[in-house]
Amino acid sequence: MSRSDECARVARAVRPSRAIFLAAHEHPDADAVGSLLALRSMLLSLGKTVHAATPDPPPDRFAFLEGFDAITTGPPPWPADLAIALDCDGADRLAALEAPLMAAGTVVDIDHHCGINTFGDIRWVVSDAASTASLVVELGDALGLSPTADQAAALYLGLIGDTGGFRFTNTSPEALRLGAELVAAGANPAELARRIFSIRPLSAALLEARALASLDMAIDGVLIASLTQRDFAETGAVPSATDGLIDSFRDVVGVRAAILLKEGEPGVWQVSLRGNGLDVAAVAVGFGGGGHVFAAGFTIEGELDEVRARVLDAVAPALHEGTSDA
Ligand SMILES: [Mn+2]
Repeated sequence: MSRSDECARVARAVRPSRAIFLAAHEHPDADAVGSLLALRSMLLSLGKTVHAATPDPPPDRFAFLEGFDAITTGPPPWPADLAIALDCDGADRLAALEAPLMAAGTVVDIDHHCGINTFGDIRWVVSDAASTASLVVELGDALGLSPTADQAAALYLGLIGDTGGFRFTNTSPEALRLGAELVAAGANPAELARRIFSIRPLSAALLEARALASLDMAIDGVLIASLTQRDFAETGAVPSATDGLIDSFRDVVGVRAAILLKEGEPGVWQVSLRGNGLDVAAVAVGFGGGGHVFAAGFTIEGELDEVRARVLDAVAPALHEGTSDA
């Protein structure tokens, strides 16, 4: 069945439904929240009763989106004719919402992951779509709806979230065209990019200063940084304040492996690894962790100096093994 046939099937399921349960994945990201709020708003405009939920509360940085306060973490108080899961690579990504969602009259899976974990009665999974937001636009079109300015903002946020601001390999002509359409519909690209990629609390900036102060090219090609419990306590930063930091270390010229040691509890270190053409997953597996070839991690206990030496000793031999393409 072609992509548009599946989209038409979803539209046919939406039209007669009255009470619709929408849910997106746990730890919701910009695509999950943007898709959820845009589709909620579209369905409300068609006169549907809509319940929108994510298993965990969505991040406050998306609170400016229209309808954000309507998102709950629980199931609807009524039986749903139709349930639509958004951006979920497998029903288990719905966590506690999985069972109530699967109990709806008809279950729809709208997603753009690889498509091996599909679920429900209608499975519209397009692995080459840049974002789930892209599919919500297509569904709106099938329902005769063009995005309003608020819907366009939510959808654009999802699109730039999943394409890294049109930088990742999924930045296709379609993704760029959709971005242009959403901007024409009222999404403000500068404001939305700033909200998702730039705005952060002072505590995160201060924590980054600590990480940078610790930065050391300990071995030629291996950059290592560490953040202690004291760094978190004194800056007031939350653990997620380090998001993206290690990627910026990997991008330093000459770096083949970047390492960030984060003290989660006293003496317990979360180690993040990034490789530039260097298999860091193998290193992580050696410590009981895992991940992707060029992005991996593990947990280790000990004093900072000792942990640092052990990790460097494990990464060093990989530098001399065969190089693969990044
Ligand atoms: Mn997505």
